[in-house]
Amino acid sequence: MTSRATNLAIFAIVVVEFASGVLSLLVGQPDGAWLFWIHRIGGLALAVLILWKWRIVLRAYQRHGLTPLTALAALLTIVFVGTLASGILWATVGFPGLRLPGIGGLTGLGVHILLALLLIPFFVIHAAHRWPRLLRPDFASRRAALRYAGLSVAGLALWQGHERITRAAELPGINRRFTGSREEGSFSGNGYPTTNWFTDARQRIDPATWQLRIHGLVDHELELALPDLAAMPATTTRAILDCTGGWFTEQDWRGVPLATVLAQAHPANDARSILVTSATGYRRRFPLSEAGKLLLGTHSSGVALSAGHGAPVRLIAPGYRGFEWVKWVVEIEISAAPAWLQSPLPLQ
Ligand SMILES: Nc1nc2c(c(=O)[nH]1)N[C@H]1C(S)=C(S)[C@@H](COP(=O)(O)O)O[C@H]1N2
Ligand SMILES: [Mo]
Repeated sequence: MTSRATNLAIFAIVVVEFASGVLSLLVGQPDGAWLFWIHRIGGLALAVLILWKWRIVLRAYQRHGLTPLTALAALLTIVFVGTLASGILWATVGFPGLRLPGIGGLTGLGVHILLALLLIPFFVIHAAHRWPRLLRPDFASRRAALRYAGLSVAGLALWQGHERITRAAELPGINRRFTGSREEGSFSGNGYPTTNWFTDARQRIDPATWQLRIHGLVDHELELALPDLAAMPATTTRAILDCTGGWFTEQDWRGVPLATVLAQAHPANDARSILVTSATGYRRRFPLSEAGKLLLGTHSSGVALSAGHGAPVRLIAPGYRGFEWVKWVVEIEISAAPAWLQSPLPLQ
Protein backbone atom coordinates (compact mmCIF):
# COMPACT_ATOMS: atom_id res chain seq x y z
CA MET A 1 0.00 0.00 0.00
CA THR A 2 1.32 3.46 -0.89
CA SER A 3 1.74 6.16 1.77
CA ARG A 4 -1.00 8.14 0.12
CA ALA A 5 -3.44 5.20 0.18
CA THR A 6 -2.51 4.40 3.79
CA ASN A 7 -3.06 7.96 4.99
CA LEU A 8 -6.37 8.32 3.17
CA ALA A 9 -7.61 4.96 4.50
CA ILE A 10 -6.70 5.97 8.05
CA PHE A 11 -8.50 9.27 7.61
CA ALA A 12 -11.65 7.63 6.21
CA ILE A 13 -11.79 4.92 8.88
CA VAL A 14 -11.13 7.35 11.75
CA VAL A 15 -14.12 9.41 10.54
CA VAL A 16 -16.25 6.24 10.45
CA GLU A 17 -15.03 5.41 13.98
CA PHE A 18 -15.94 8.82 15.37
CA ALA A 19 -19.39 8.68 13.73
CA SER A 20 -20.18 5.09 14.77
CA GLY A 21 -18.77 5.69 18.26
CA VAL A 22 -20.95 8.74 18.91
CA LEU A 23 -24.07 7.21 17.31
CA SER A 24 -23.60 3.98 19.30
CA LEU A 25 -24.23 5.96 22.51
CA LEU A 26 -27.83 6.36 21.31
CA VAL A 27 -28.44 2.64 20.65
CA GLY A 28 -30.20 0.67 23.38
CA GLN A 29 -31.89 -2.12 21.40
CA PRO A 30 -30.17 -5.15 19.83
CA ASP A 31 -31.46 -4.23 16.36
CA GLY A 32 -28.87 -1.45 16.39
CA ALA A 33 -26.02 -3.83 17.22
CA TRP A 34 -24.60 -3.53 13.68
CA LEU A 35 -23.34 -0.05 14.55
CA PHE A 36 -21.11 -1.59 17.25
CA TRP A 37 -19.94 -4.25 14.77
CA ILE A 38 -18.86 -1.55 12.33
CA HIS A 39 -17.02 0.25 15.15
CA ARG A 40 -15.14 -2.94 16.13
CA ILE A 41 -14.27 -3.90 12.55
CA GLY A 42 -13.09 -0.33 11.82
CA GLY A 43 -11.01 -0.16 14.99
CA LEU A 44 -9.19 -3.39 14.18
CA ALA A 45 -8.71 -2.29 10.54
CA LEU A 46 -6.94 0.79 11.97
CA ALA A 47 -4.72 -1.53 14.01
CA VAL A 48 -3.79 -3.31 10.75
CA LEU A 49 -2.96 -0.01 9.06
CA ILE A 50 -0.33 0.70 11.73
CA LEU A 51 1.78 -1.91 9.85
CA TRP A 52 2.13 0.63 7.01
CA LYS A 53 1.78 3.86 8.94
CA TRP A 54 4.78 3.47 11.23
CA ARG A 55 7.16 3.60 8.25
CA ILE A 56 5.52 6.84 7.06
CA VAL A 57 5.88 8.33 10.54
CA LEU A 58 9.53 7.29 10.79
CA ARG A 59 10.36 8.78 7.37
CA ALA A 60 8.69 12.08 8.32
CA TYR A 61 10.93 12.35 11.41
CA GLN A 62 14.07 11.56 9.47
CA ARG A 63 13.16 14.27 6.99
CA HIS A 64 11.85 17.05 9.26
CA GLY A 65 13.26 16.35 12.73
CA LEU A 66 11.46 17.81 15.71
CA THR A 67 9.27 20.74 14.63
CA PRO A 68 6.02 21.99 16.17
CA LEU A 69 4.12 19.95 13.59
CA THR A 70 6.01 16.71 14.15
CA ALA A 71 5.68 17.25 17.92
CA LEU A 72 1.93 17.57 17.39
CA ALA A 73 2.01 14.41 15.28
CA ALA A 74 3.89 12.62 18.07
CA LEU A 75 1.18 13.61 20.58
CA LEU A 76 -1.43 12.50 18.08
CA THR A 77 0.32 9.13 17.80
CA ILE A 78 0.28 8.64 21.56
CA VAL A 79 -3.41 9.54 21.91
CA PHE A 80 -4.32 7.50 18.82
CA VAL A 81 -2.55 4.37 20.06
CA GLY A 82 -4.04 4.95 23.54
CA THR A 83 -7.56 5.19 22.10
CA LEU A 84 -7.14 2.02 20.06
CA ALA A 85 -5.45 0.14 22.91
CA SER A 86 -8.06 1.17 25.51
CA GLY A 87 -10.88 0.00 23.22
CA ILE A 88 -9.22 -3.36 22.59
CA LEU A 89 -8.23 -3.84 26.24
CA TRP A 90 -11.77 -3.04 27.39
CA ALA A 91 -13.09 -5.79 25.12
CA THR A 92 -10.39 -8.23 26.22
CA VAL A 93 -9.78 -7.83 29.94
CA GLY A 94 -12.11 -4.97 30.91
CA PHE A 95 -9.10 -2.66 31.18
CA PRO A 96 -9.07 -1.05 34.64
CA GLY A 97 -10.72 2.32 34.87
CA LEU A 98 -9.32 5.56 36.15
CA ARG A 99 -10.24 8.05 38.83
CA LEU A 100 -9.73 11.60 37.58
CA PRO A 101 -10.14 14.82 39.58
CA GLY A 102 -13.20 16.71 38.39
CA ILE A 103 -14.50 13.80 36.32
CA GLY A 104 -14.68 11.00 38.89
CA GLY A 105 -14.51 7.29 38.16
CA LEU A 106 -14.13 6.13 34.57
CA THR A 107 -14.39 2.58 33.31
CA GLY A 108 -12.01 1.42 30.59
CA LEU A 109 -14.72 2.34 28.10
CA GLY A 110 -14.91 5.80 29.68
CA VAL A 111 -11.14 6.13 29.19
CA HIS A 112 -11.59 5.08 25.54
CA ILE A 113 -14.26 7.76 24.97
CA LEU A 114 -12.21 10.44 26.75
CA LEU A 115 -9.09 9.68 24.68
CA ALA A 116 -11.17 9.70 21.47
CA LEU A 117 -12.50 13.17 22.35
CA LEU A 118 -8.97 14.33 23.12
CA LEU A 119 -7.89 13.01 19.72
CA ILE A 120 -10.27 15.29 17.78
CA PRO A 121 -8.28 18.58 17.84
CA PHE A 122 -4.95 16.81 17.08
CA PHE A 123 -6.55 14.84 14.28
CA VAL A 124 -8.23 17.87 12.70
CA ILE A 125 -5.01 19.95 12.71
CA HIS A 126 -2.88 17.07 11.43
CA ALA A 127 -5.33 16.13 8.65
CA ALA A 128 -5.80 19.77 7.60
CA HIS A 129 -2.05 20.30 7.38
CA ARG A 130 -1.31 17.14 5.40
CA TRP A 131 -4.45 17.16 3.27
CA PRO A 132 -3.63 15.97 -0.30
CA ARG A 133 -5.41 17.04 -3.48
CA LEU A 134 -7.94 14.24 -3.88
CA LEU A 135 -8.01 12.44 -7.19
CA ARG A 136 -10.80 10.20 -8.44
CA PRO A 137 -8.75 6.98 -8.22
CA ASP A 138 -8.20 7.67 -4.51
CA PHE A 139 -11.76 6.67 -3.74
CA ALA A 140 -13.56 5.64 -6.96
CA SER A 141 -11.45 2.93 -8.55
CA ARG A 142 -11.16 -0.83 -8.61
CA ARG A 143 -7.99 -0.54 -6.57
CA ALA A 144 -9.61 1.62 -3.91
CA ALA A 145 -12.59 -0.76 -3.70
CA LEU A 146 -10.26 -3.74 -3.29
CA ARG A 147 -8.23 -1.89 -0.67
CA TYR A 148 -11.28 -1.09 1.47
CA ALA A 149 -12.71 -4.58 0.97
CA GLY A 150 -9.38 -6.05 2.12
CA LEU A 151 -9.26 -3.81 5.19
CA SER A 152 -12.86 -4.71 6.08
CA VAL A 153 -12.13 -8.43 5.80
CA ALA A 154 -8.98 -8.03 7.92
CA GLY A 155 -10.94 -6.07 10.57
CA LEU A 156 -13.75 -8.62 10.53
CA ALA A 157 -11.36 -11.57 10.85
CA LEU A 158 -9.48 -9.93 13.73
CA TRP A 159 -12.72 -9.10 15.52
CA GLN A 160 -14.06 -12.65 15.19
CA GLY A 161 -10.69 -14.12 16.17
CA HIS A 162 -10.53 -11.82 19.19
CA GLU A 163 -14.05 -12.81 20.28
CA ARG A 164 -13.20 -16.48 20.02
CA ILE A 165 -9.96 -16.17 21.97
CA THR A 166 -11.49 -14.06 24.79
CA ARG A 167 -14.32 -16.59 25.03
CA ALA A 168 -12.05 -19.66 24.98
CA ALA A 169 -9.71 -18.11 27.56
CA GLU A 170 -12.71 -16.90 29.61
CA LEU A 171 -11.22 -13.43 29.87
CA PRO A 172 -13.30 -10.78 31.69
CA GLY A 173 -14.08 -9.13 28.33
CA ILE A 174 -16.70 -11.77 27.54
CA ASN A 175 -19.00 -10.38 30.22
CA ARG A 176 -20.24 -7.64 27.89
CA ARG A 177 -23.54 -6.78 26.26
CA PHE A 178 -23.73 -5.93 22.55
CA THR A 179 -23.20 -2.29 23.61
CA GLY A 180 -19.85 -3.19 25.17
CA SER A 181 -21.17 -2.54 28.71
CA ARG A 182 -20.32 -4.92 31.55
CA GLU A 183 -22.83 -6.26 34.05
CA GLU A 184 -22.94 -4.74 37.55
CA GLY A 185 -25.15 -5.77 40.48
CA SER A 186 -28.12 -7.18 38.59
CA PHE A 187 -31.21 -7.91 40.75
CA SER A 188 -29.41 -6.46 43.78
CA GLY A 189 -31.82 -3.63 44.59
CA ASN A 190 -29.57 -0.59 44.94
CA GLY A 191 -26.29 -2.49 44.56
CA TYR A 192 -25.30 -1.17 41.13
CA PRO A 193 -23.22 1.96 40.40
CA THR A 194 -24.70 5.42 40.75
CA THR A 195 -23.74 7.58 37.81
CA ASN A 196 -24.57 11.08 36.74
CA TRP A 197 -24.22 12.63 33.33
CA PHE A 198 -21.12 14.83 33.50
CA THR A 199 -23.31 17.94 33.66
CA ASP A 200 -25.36 16.96 36.71
CA ALA A 201 -24.89 16.33 40.43
CA ARG A 202 -26.46 13.98 42.95
CA GLN A 203 -29.55 15.14 44.83
CA ARG A 204 -31.24 14.19 48.06
CA ILE A 205 -34.96 14.93 47.98
CA ASP A 206 -37.30 14.97 50.96
CA PRO A 207 -40.08 12.51 50.08
CA ALA A 208 -42.52 14.38 52.37
CA THR A 209 -42.36 17.56 50.31
CA TRP A 210 -41.80 15.95 46.89
CA GLN A 211 -44.36 16.93 44.27
CA LEU A 212 -44.80 15.94 40.66
CA ARG A 213 -46.29 18.56 38.36
CA ILE A 214 -47.98 17.36 35.16
CA HIS A 215 -48.84 20.17 32.81
CA GLY A 216 -48.74 21.44 29.22
CA LEU A 217 -51.18 20.18 26.59
CA VAL A 218 -53.49 18.46 29.07
CA ASP A 219 -57.12 19.02 30.05
CA HIS A 220 -56.34 18.66 33.77
CA GLU A 221 -53.07 19.78 35.23
CA LEU A 222 -52.03 17.57 38.15
CA GLU A 223 -49.91 18.02 41.27
CA LEU A 224 -49.14 14.65 42.79
CA ALA A 225 -47.58 13.97 46.19
CA LEU A 226 -46.01 10.61 46.97
CA PRO A 227 -49.16 9.08 48.57
CA ASP A 228 -51.14 10.01 45.41
CA LEU A 229 -48.67 8.11 43.26
CA ALA A 230 -48.59 5.20 45.70
CA ALA A 231 -52.39 4.91 45.41
CA MET A 232 -52.15 4.28 41.66
CA PRO A 233 -51.71 0.73 40.29
CA ALA A 234 -48.02 -0.04 39.86
CA THR A 235 -46.45 -2.64 37.59
CA THR A 236 -43.09 -4.42 37.63
CA THR A 237 -40.94 -4.58 34.49
CA ARG A 238 -37.70 -6.48 34.00
CA ALA A 239 -35.39 -4.13 32.09
CA ILE A 240 -31.75 -3.24 31.59
CA LEU A 241 -30.29 0.14 32.51
CA ASP A 242 -27.24 0.46 30.22
CA CYS A 243 -24.98 3.43 30.96
CA THR A 244 -22.85 4.79 28.13
CA GLY A 245 -20.06 4.85 30.71
CA GLY A 246 -19.63 1.10 30.22
CA TRP A 247 -21.81 -0.83 32.68
CA PHE A 248 -25.32 -2.23 32.72
CA THR A 249 -27.65 -3.66 35.33
CA GLU A 250 -30.80 -5.73 35.01
CA GLN A 251 -33.51 -5.21 37.64
CA ASP A 252 -37.20 -5.79 38.22
CA TRP A 253 -38.29 -2.17 38.26
CA ARG A 254 -41.51 -1.19 39.97
CA GLY A 255 -43.43 1.94 39.13
CA VAL A 256 -46.61 3.54 37.83
CA PRO A 257 -46.88 3.61 34.02
CA LEU A 258 -46.83 7.16 32.70
CA ALA A 259 -49.95 6.22 30.72
CA THR A 260 -51.85 5.69 33.99
CA VAL A 261 -50.93 9.15 35.25
CA LEU A 262 -51.66 10.73 31.88
CA ALA A 263 -55.10 9.10 31.75
CA GLN A 264 -56.00 11.41 34.65
CA ALA A 265 -54.49 14.45 32.98
CA HIS A 266 -56.05 13.84 29.54
CA PRO A 267 -53.48 14.94 26.94
CA ALA A 268 -54.92 17.06 24.11
CA ASN A 269 -55.31 15.59 20.62
CA ASP A 270 -52.31 17.42 19.18
CA ALA A 271 -50.00 16.31 22.02
CA ARG A 272 -46.97 14.45 20.67
CA SER A 273 -44.26 14.28 23.30
CA ILE A 274 -43.52 14.00 26.99
CA LEU A 275 -40.78 16.12 28.54
CA VAL A 276 -39.55 14.59 31.79
CA THR A 277 -37.61 16.97 34.03
CA SER A 278 -35.50 16.34 37.13
CA ALA A 279 -35.27 18.50 40.23
CA THR A 280 -31.85 19.46 38.83
CA GLY A 281 -33.22 20.66 35.48
CA TYR A 282 -31.86 17.60 33.65
CA ARG A 283 -34.55 16.61 31.14
CA ARG A 284 -35.32 14.19 28.29
CA ARG A 285 -38.16 14.06 25.76
CA PHE A 286 -40.09 10.93 24.67
CA PRO A 287 -42.85 10.19 22.16
CA LEU A 288 -46.31 10.25 23.77
CA SER A 289 -46.92 6.82 22.23
CA GLU A 290 -44.31 5.38 24.64
CA ALA A 291 -46.31 6.39 27.75
CA GLY A 292 -47.41 2.80 28.35
CA LYS A 293 -43.81 1.58 28.41
CA LEU A 294 -42.29 4.32 30.60
CA LEU A 295 -42.66 3.99 34.36
CA LEU A 296 -42.43 6.47 37.20
CA GLY A 297 -40.20 4.11 39.14
CA THR A 298 -39.94 3.84 42.90
CA HIS A 299 -38.31 0.42 43.48
CA SER A 300 -35.63 -1.79 41.95
CA SER A 301 -35.82 -5.54 42.58
CA GLY A 302 -38.00 -5.11 45.66
CA VAL A 303 -36.04 -2.29 47.31
CA ALA A 304 -36.99 1.41 47.45
CA LEU A 305 -34.68 3.52 45.27
CA SER A 306 -31.79 5.13 47.13
CA ALA A 307 -31.17 8.89 46.85
CA GLY A 308 -28.32 8.31 44.42
CA HIS A 309 -30.54 6.20 42.18
CA GLY A 310 -33.16 8.95 41.94
CA ALA A 311 -35.44 8.66 44.99
CA PRO A 312 -38.25 9.17 45.41
CA VAL A 313 -39.15 8.80 41.72
CA ARG A 314 -37.06 8.13 38.63
CA LEU A 315 -37.99 7.32 35.07
CA ILE A 316 -37.76 3.68 33.99
CA ALA A 317 -37.20 3.73 30.22
CA PRO A 318 -36.80 0.13 28.92
CA GLY A 319 -34.83 -0.05 25.68
CA TYR A 320 -33.35 3.42 26.14
CA ARG A 321 -29.73 4.08 27.16
CA GLY A 322 -29.09 5.06 30.79
CA PHE A 323 -28.93 8.82 30.20
CA GLU A 324 -32.66 8.76 29.34
CA TRP A 325 -33.60 7.31 32.75
CA VAL A 326 -34.17 10.72 34.40
CA LYS A 327 -33.66 10.64 38.18
CA TRP A 328 -35.42 12.83 40.80
CA VAL A 329 -38.39 13.46 38.47
CA VAL A 330 -40.47 16.48 39.51
CA GLU A 331 -42.11 17.67 36.30
CA ILE A 332 -43.79 16.20 33.24
CA GLU A 333 -44.78 18.45 30.39
CA ILE A 334 -46.98 17.25 27.55
CA SER A 335 -46.27 19.15 24.37
CA ALA A 336 -46.91 19.34 20.64
CA ALA A 337 -43.17 19.29 19.89
CA PRO A 338 -41.93 16.12 18.20
CA ALA A 339 -39.93 13.78 20.44
CA TRP A 340 -36.75 14.22 18.37
CA LEU A 341 -36.67 17.94 19.13
CA GLN A 342 -33.84 17.73 21.67
CA SER A 343 -30.11 17.26 21.74
CA PRO A 344 -29.46 13.54 21.04
CA LEU A 345 -27.11 13.51 24.04
CA PRO A 346 -27.90 15.60 27.15
CA LEU A 347 -26.43 19.11 27.24
CA GLN A 348 -27.94 20.37 30.47
N1 LIG B 1 -31.42 13.95 36.87
C1 LIG B 1 -30.53 13.10 36.33
N2 LIG B 1 -30.93 11.90 35.90
C2 LIG B 1 -30.01 11.04 35.37
C3 LIG B 1 -28.65 11.40 35.24
C4 LIG B 1 -28.26 12.67 35.70
O1 LIG B 1 -27.10 13.06 35.64
N3 LIG B 1 -29.21 13.50 36.24
N4 LIG B 1 -27.74 10.51 34.71
C5 LIG B 1 -28.29 9.50 33.80
C6 LIG B 1 -27.33 8.48 33.46
S1 LIG B 1 -26.08 8.94 32.40
C7 LIG B 1 -27.46 7.19 33.84
S2 LIG B 1 -26.46 5.96 33.25
C8 LIG B 1 -28.45 6.80 34.85
C9 LIG B 1 -27.72 6.18 36.01
O2 LIG B 1 -28.61 5.79 37.00
P1 LIG B 1 -28.08 5.32 38.42
O3 LIG B 1 -27.24 6.42 39.00
O4 LIG B 1 -29.28 4.99 39.22
O5 LIG B 1 -27.23 4.12 38.15
O6 LIG B 1 -29.22 7.91 35.31
C10 LIG B 1 -29.56 8.86 34.34
N5 LIG B 1 -30.44 9.83 34.94
MO1 LIG C 1 -24.88 7.05 31.92
